[in-house]
Amino acid sequence: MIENVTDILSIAARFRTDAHVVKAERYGCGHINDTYRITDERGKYYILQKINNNVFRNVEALMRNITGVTGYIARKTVDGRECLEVIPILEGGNYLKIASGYYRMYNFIYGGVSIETRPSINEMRVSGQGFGRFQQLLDGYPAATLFDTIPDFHNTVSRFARFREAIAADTAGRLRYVKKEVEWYLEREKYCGVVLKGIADGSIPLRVTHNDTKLNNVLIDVRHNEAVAVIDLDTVMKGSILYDFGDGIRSGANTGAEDEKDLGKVNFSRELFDAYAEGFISEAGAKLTETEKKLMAFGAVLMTYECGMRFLTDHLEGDTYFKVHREGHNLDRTRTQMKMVEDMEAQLKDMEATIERYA
Ligand code: ADP
Ligand code: GN1
Ligand code: MG
Repeated sequence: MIENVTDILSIAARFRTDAHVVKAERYGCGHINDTYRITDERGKYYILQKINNNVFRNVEALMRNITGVTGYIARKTVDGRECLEVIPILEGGNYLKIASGYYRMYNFIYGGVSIETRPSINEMRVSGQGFGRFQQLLDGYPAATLFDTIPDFHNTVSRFARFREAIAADTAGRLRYVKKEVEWYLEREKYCGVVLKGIADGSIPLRVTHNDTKLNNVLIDVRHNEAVAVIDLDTVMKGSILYDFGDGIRSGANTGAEDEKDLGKVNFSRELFDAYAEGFISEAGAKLTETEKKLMAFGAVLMTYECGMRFLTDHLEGDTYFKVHREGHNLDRTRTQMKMVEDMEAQLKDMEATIERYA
């Protein structure tokens, strides 16, 4: 449900901003939360979000993660660099719970924008730098204190099991129209356990990771070619660095949009891959284990396969998870991910060579 502007302004007024809030507008292109840009009487912006409680069941623990992580990053950040900060409610507390749901407010990060599709080579490199640096900033963060905001978020084996359940249930009655796509994902089951096996045998360490390193989750200063700040911290949990690298490639190395209908426009770009790898590894490369280096390129295949499977699962379940804006939206999304995976499968050896060169 989307609230009207008056409701949103009265909600915004309950947070500790510097002045009266006067304007509220929908903002950004996230698939999960409802995001609003709030303006106060002096023209200063804030971000207000209605937290998606269907996705994040334990908001108290979610917000504890976020205040922990943002506080840690703020203490490590130098030169007044922008970072995300939780703005409390007037009566104290880091989120607001009212009948219509859960809300939180952040400082608005100035000087950077979300790039939604087809970054330039430079933008893709700084996106990699931004997420690589984020990984470094969280080095030493007490991982055990982090709550699993979405359990098994990148457990592709359990994602695959859920996919099978969605096929069996066929809740939305769409299975017969998507047989080809379903087969395509089933044929690639072998991908699911590869990283989990490395985690189990210790060759892939569990680190504090972002887990949703989509291109539009790092704000980029396009004039100075700099990553300003990493945002969307809801999924910061223990995970593999391969997930963070892989999802950056999945979302950024695509020459088309994630929901492009014309697959002729959807291609995996080696140039964009190389640029991201260079940026990411320049910041986070020093700590990579041998197994991580070997599987980094595969991580991009895995994250794209997993995300595509999640879109198809949601399509089969009747679009209950990702925001959709048209009929068949999740189906269009799953098809672009399939095209990306096929392109990457054909170039995996070259991608691995690139990683070897940088790492
Ligand atoms: P979702 O979980 O729905 O993806 P995000 O936290 O990523 O929500 O927010 C959606 C979009 O809003 C982002 O992609 C970004 O463009 C914008 N945004 C979010 N937080 C900020 C912020 N603090 N400053 C500026 N822009 C922001
Ligand atoms: C969601 O919230 P957003 O739009 O940054 C999703 C990611 C997917 C992505 C696909 C919490 O990211 O896992 O990869 O959509 N986030 C969550 O576009 O499920
Ligand atoms: Mg987001």
